Amino acid sequence: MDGFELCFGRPVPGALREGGVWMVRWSTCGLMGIVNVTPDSFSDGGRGPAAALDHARQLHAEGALILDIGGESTRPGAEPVSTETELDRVLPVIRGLCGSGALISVDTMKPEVAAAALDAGAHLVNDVSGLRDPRMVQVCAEHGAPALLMHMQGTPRIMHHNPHYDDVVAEVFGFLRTGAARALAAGVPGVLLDPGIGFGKTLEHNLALLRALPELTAGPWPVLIGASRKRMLGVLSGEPDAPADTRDAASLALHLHSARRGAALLRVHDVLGHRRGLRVQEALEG
Ligand code: HH2
Repeated sequence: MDGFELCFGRPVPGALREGGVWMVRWSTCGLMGIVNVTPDSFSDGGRGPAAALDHARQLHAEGALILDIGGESTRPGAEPVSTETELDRVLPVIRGLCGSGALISVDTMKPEVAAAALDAGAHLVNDVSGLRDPRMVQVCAEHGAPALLMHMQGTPRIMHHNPHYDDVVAEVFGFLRTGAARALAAGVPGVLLDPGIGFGKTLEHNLALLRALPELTAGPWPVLIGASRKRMLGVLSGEPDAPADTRDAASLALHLHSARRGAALLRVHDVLGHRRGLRVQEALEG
């Protein structure tokens, strides 16, 4: 197969029906636009639901294939928020996007939030805990929603306290492959895999995973990379203390590397900049 595909158990924007399922296909690396509805996200906190909805519409117009709506920051050290708070943040944005033609993902670790978001019009679930709660698999299966399975060691509150792996590539890729097989066997229609850049990993761990990316992208499941504005980019570019929103050029460099190594999707703040960069790369590669 040239390009990428994701299987849904019910009709979604841009999908073609094939038997009893709906397939979304895209030919070159696509973009997931980040829409944080939080006071405290590490680079773009402070948007309430109304401003987040405007922002989501803008990212869709700029070419995002998927809009990822999140109501809980997962930055290192972040405290969890309640189900009610998360729902109050994400549901108005998801409802506002219904009918816009955008594919909508909800970024949550809570099965209750995922279920309410899918009922309100979201199409897939982005779970940074990698489906740790078995009820999440059930929610996705019942709603015919694919799951984006991300690897994280620990929890956001403590994940930077001395992360350790004997073999980071084998452990992270093994976790993703096992989780994917388990989810699909339980009736989840499709999966996306994400090694979780910056989630319970040192700079060396992140680099090892990115260098080994071809091993993961050679498998059957589409792979997402999300390094947008993360701290490792400040370190690599020699400006560790510069504000996170100065890291878009560095983000693009890392993401173009990932696209060349087979990533199907990039989770980004700067959709327009990435769209332009990907187009140039695609033209150069012919
Ligand atoms: N990174 C963040 C949040 N969700 N989901 C996936 N699948 N992959 C990621 O790399 C990922 C993610 C953290 O970034 P951001 O949403 O910008 O910040 P915050 O968690 O502070 O809201």
